[in-house]
Amino acid sequence: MGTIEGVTVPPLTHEMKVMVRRNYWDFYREHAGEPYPEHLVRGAAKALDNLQRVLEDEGVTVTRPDPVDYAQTEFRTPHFESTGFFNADIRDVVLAVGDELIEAPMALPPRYFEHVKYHSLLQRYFERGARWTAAPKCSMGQHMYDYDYPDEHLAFFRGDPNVPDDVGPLAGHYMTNEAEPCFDAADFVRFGRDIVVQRSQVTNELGIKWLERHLGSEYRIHRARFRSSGPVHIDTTWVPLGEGRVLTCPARPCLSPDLLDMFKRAGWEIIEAPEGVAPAEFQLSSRWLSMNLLVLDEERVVVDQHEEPTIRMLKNLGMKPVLVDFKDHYVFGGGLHCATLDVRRRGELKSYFD
Ligand code: DAV
Repeated sequence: MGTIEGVTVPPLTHEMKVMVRRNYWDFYREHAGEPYPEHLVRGAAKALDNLQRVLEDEGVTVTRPDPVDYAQTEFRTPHFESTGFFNADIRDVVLAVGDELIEAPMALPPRYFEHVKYHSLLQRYFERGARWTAAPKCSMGQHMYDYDYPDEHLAFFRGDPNVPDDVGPLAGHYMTNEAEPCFDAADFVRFGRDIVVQRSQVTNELGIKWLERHLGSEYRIHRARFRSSGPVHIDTTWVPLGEGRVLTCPARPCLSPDLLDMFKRAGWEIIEAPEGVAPAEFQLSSRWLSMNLLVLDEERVVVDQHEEPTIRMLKNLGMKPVLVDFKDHYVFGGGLHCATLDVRRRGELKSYFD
């Protein structure tokens, strides 16, 4: 599970606009490189502590990285310079596949060094037997981004159903190009030996190919498209609820008939998530963080205690919602799944879609 202390406002460069809601652009312009307002950080830290307590009460072993103070930290490589540091969302940065922990290259300059925060934790897992890999980092040089990508398309908010089909991601046009492989780990979601991925503003086809070739024949990668206006991360779009059930976002219907067929043929139930309750003050992500659930096992699923419609849905499915007060963490863009990475689970690795 992540830690939030020390987060610093990243600069609002062109490519960063895919992450930040338009009404906060001025805030990011004015406060680049400064710590976020203290009450927001304190609220999110408390939410994370709440989650740790709830998980431990459920018998989960929780490990957390030490906070890093990124205020006033400027960094420079031969290709770019940046400042600031993002969030507590380890799910974006590290992909766990079997006994392997893979550091994602990431795609946005303020996130270039985010893996540093997890380095000593990953080393500990390595010492206890995990395989530890870093995907090739991309340069994050200007040639990777489309600087002619119109601001109004960058500002399409994720899950906005009113965005036209013929521009932006819906027309297959992304802010990142194919100059170098890049991906965020959270654009991949695992179903045993099958992994579903979306091309997003931060994950390109070369990045997907890198992972596909790296994992080899033991895993199958399935590319999926959703009717999403500005996809960043798949974990509010297509979320496994356990064997035989996947949660889908009604504002982002799946546009890949092959994927739908594969799930249906295997007898999986595709369940529409109910809409999330109103977003928190300053929230970076969409209200669909409500479906960013952390599933513990076939029965128990951790859900924010304010998300009444989601809680009701889980109960109707016969699952046991484990409630946590997590809303104040939404400010930094991450839900329960984003802020955690399940590195060790009991049970066997299965193939669900033969
Ligand atoms: O729905 O705005 C949230 C995922 C963040 N890791 C959204 C995407």
